[in-house]
This record gives sequence, structure tokens and C-alpha cells, in this order.
Amino acid sequence: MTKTTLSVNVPSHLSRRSFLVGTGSILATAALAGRAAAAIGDGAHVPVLVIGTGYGGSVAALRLAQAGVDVHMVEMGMAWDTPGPDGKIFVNTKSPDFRAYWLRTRTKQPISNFLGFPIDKDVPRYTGILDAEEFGGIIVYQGRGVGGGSLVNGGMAVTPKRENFGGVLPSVNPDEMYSTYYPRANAELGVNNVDPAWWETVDCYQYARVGRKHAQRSNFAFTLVPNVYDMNYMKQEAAGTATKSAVDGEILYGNNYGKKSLQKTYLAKARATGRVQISTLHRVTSVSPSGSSYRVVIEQLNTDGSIAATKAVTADRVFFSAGSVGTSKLLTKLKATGALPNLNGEVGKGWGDNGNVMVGRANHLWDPTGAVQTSIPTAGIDNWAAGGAFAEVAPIPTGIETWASFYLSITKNPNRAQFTWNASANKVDLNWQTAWKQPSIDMAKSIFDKINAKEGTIYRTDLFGVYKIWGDHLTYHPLGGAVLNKATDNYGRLAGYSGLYVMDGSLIPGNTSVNPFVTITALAERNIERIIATDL
Ligand code: FAE
Repeated sequence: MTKTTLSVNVPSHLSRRSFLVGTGSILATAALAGRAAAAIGDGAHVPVLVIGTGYGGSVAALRLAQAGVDVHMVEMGMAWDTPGPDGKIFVNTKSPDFRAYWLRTRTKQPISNFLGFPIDKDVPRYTGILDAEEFGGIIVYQGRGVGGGSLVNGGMAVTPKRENFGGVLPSVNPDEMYSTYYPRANAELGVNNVDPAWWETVDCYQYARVGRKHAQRSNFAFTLVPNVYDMNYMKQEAAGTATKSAVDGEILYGNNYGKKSLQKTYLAKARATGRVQISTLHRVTSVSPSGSSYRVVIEQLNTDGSIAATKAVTADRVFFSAGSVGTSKLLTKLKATGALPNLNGEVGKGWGDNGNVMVGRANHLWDPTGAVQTSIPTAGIDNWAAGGAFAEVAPIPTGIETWASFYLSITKNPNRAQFTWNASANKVDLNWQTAWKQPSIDMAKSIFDKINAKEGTIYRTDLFGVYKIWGDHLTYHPLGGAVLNKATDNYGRLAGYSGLYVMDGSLIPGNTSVNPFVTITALAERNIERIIATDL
């Protein structure tokens, strides 16, 4: 793998100088090659194989290792532990390069236009960090690499209100979640709160204070929400005493400093046990029974996406933790193609987008949101009970005044989609329709129509195309597809096969009422505790 990295890590458009700088860092990686050398070998047998290194997979790996079980994690993305040509591991949102996107030749930014002009640009095809995966009616953003979504997400670490939990995971006892597993997840993830006094004064949260003013003037509840970004570090960034990351707009393609991604929390602890190995740029394509264990087929990838090698290994137990889309696609394919025919008919069903919809509002000239906006959101407008929407006040971290307030709403959208196997195209389809976002738009309007009326403002029409108000084309929060207590039992054991488990966002039926990763983590903590106690 090291050799592969050397030959393709440096796209041809980069200068000789940047190649030399990059080579230094690549040589540094060679020193880390112990990790690369630990890549799983063809024919290997492992007690537990975990597919994916996001939240669910990281919880499973840590707790299994602590229980004395050796775990091998297989991750299709890169390790993200090596600086690129500019000396930084992650590239800034303002200047996406080959590191930004998973095997695309053009960026697919959430805001595609500005003042009507398209802002996407060509990038070299590379196994970059953000996958903008396109289905017929929706684009699904996902993190690729060790740490999964934690590498690219906004870090908003929100526990649902207890009164909403019954609608999130109806078969789970809320008492044990709120007394044990949510607190455990929050502690392990390093969730912290912004200092409200600092938030009130600092330039980089002016956009959020404007969001609060407008919300409160229309009588909406406004709440500060926790995050996994180290808020003390952000204070230092803002004061100019630490290298800037969030305050300089880093987020969507990774944060070089400040964010407590899984690499720094669960996965660091898991590795420290000495029982967890990770194979990066390895993608699982098949799992099927083989005697009393499972045969797992894995493609080793080059950084241009081509296949370097195909391996077959065996595992006594397999955890599907490839994320809602990754796990659902695998299980749907494996059931339909006969590799795992006994999976039940619930596989692939119950998928939702967490009701995501985006919108911008045009502010008056006397109401600027600030040229400097930290990329880490800390606040939301809560109209869930009355209007079915919780709206994050999100930044537009461009470095210039945009005269815009920007929001990502999570809404109670009831639509659910299904994954199906498309034999002729040899791929898995998702039947989500763009029109299914209309309930989300209506719920978001319950907040923003009122604010616009009160403030005498209008929607921005230039951010998602030409004269297009709503960002209804994507989701950051895929959920469902292997729903708890339906495709699996009430602890994530897949129906039809002992020793196969699901542990990730695909267990959650489409909506968490807030940002999802704390719930994914807490549910994984609950399930793995039971599985270790009874199955191992
Ligand atoms: P995930 O973290 O997606 O991990 C799955 C892993 O499996 C990935 O590393 C994949 O590369 C890997 N994988 C997939 N298929 C395969 C395969 N066949 N073989 C090997 N590896 C594979 O899953 N949530 C919040 O709560 N707060 C936020 O502020 C927030 N902001 C977000 C911003 C962005 C831009 C994005 C993309 C997401 C955001 N999310 C946020 C969502 C959150 O990151 C997501 O719900 C979790 O990461 C899902 O966790 P899972 O464990 O399900």
C-alpha cells in the first residue's frame, strides 16, 4: 500500500515543489507503515471483522477489544493521518483539491451557486474524504476514511429531547438510554459546550447571534447545542493564539485542529488496547456463510479508485457498520444475489433523510452576519413540537460578508424510501423522489415564512441554482435501511444469520429529530453491551 500511495498520491497537476514537499510527508507515512503492513491478508481468519470505521463500528471495536476480542476493521476510505502537499492533512472548504471528494472529477458543494453563478470546480479523481453519492432523487453526503462521518461532520452533538425519543427508536427503553447510554456516548465522544459569555461577544458567532435575534423576534425557541469541537481550542483560534481551523472555514473536508473526531476518541482508545487493526482503502463487497464462520470478499483500492487486489478472508462474526447507505446497499445486494438469502424482507426498507432541507434568507444591509464565521454550528431554532422543524443556524464561511442567514433544518418528514437490487445495472437503487422533500419544505417554512414576514426579508434564490429557494437535493443524515427490531432483532442481530450484526445509522428508522450521531453512538453502546454479555 505504501508503494501505491507513492505512485498515485500526487496528482499530475501538482508542481514539482509540492511533489517534493509531499514526498517528505509520504516518507513520514512509510515510518507509520506498521499500520499499512497490518492490512488484512488474503486467506486470513479473524474472530471479528467490522465493516466501516464510523460511529457504530468504532463503538463495536472498542467494546469488543476491551472484552478481550481481537477485531479487524475494514475501511474503504483512507487513513487521513498524513499531510498533503501543503503540509496539512485536510483541505480547506475554500480551496477544495484532490483530497476533497470521493472519486469525483468535479466538486459537489452543498451551496452550488453564489449570486446565481455556479461555484463547483474540477478536481482530480481521488479517494478523497467526502462522498456525494448520487441516487435518482437525492444526493447523500458521507465521510470516507478512518472515522467515517466524524471526519467531515459539523460536530453537533445533540441528544434528542426525551419526549421525542419514542418516535426515534420505538422499541428501545428510553430509561436505559437516558440514564446510561446517552451519558456514556456523550462522555466518550468528548461532547462540550460553547462558553455562552464568549459566544455573546466573539466576531465569528455574529451570524449565530443574528439567527437568534430573528428567531426570538418571531417568538421561536432558540437553543445553544453541544458539539465535539474543542471549544477552548476555538477560543484560542479566535484570539489568534492557535492555528486556525474552524475559524478559517475548515469543516466539510476535515478539520486539521480542534475537532474530536473518532480518530481521537473511540478509535484511539480501541487501538490502544492492541487488539484492533484497521485495513484502509479496503472495501467489502461480499459476506456469505462458510462452515461455521463467514467468507468476506474485500477489494483493496488504489487512490484513483481502481482495484489493486481482491482478497477473501474468513471471520467468525461480522459487524455491518458501513453507515446507513453502505450497510443497506451491501445487505440488499447480498440478499438479492443469493449470498445471504435468509435475510428477511425488511432489509433495505425504512430509509429516511432525517428531513434535511436547506435555505438561505437575505438580510438587510444593517444586519450583517460577519465576514468571519466559524464553521462549527452551535445553535438551533426549535419548532419541532409546533411545526415539525429544528433548524440549525449554519455558517457560510466564505471569508466575506454574504448578507445571508443560512439554515439546515431537520424536519419530521414522514417519507421513507427503499433500497432495491438492480440486476441489469449491477447496482443498488434507492427510490427516494425529490418531491418527497415537500413536507420538509413546508415544515421549515413554519419557521422562516414567519421570520421573513417579521423582519421584512426574503429568501435567497441564488444559492442552489438560479431562482431556486430550497436546498432539497441532498441529505447529510442518512438513516435506516436495516431497521432495529425489523431487519434485526432489538439489539442489531441480523435475522436469519447468527454472528452477523448491524451497528450503525441503518438501525434508526429514518429520523432522529435532531442531528443523529449521538443517538447512533448511544444505540451502539446499548447493543454491543448486550451482544458481549450474551453472544461471546
Ligand atoms: P459512518 O460514520 O458513515 O461510517 C461508515 C464507514 O463505513 C465510512 O467510513 C465508510 O467509508 C465505510 N464504508 C462504507 N461502505 C464500506 C464497505 N463496503 N467496505 C468498507 N468500508 C465501508 O456511519 N451528524 C451529527 O450528529 N451532527 C452533525 O453536526 C453532523 N454533520 C454532518 C455533516 C456532514 C457533511 C455529513 C456528511 C454528516 C453529518 N452528520 C452529522 C451525520 C453523521 O456524520 C452520520 O450520521 C454518522 O457519521 C453516521 O455514522 P455511522 O456509524 O452510521
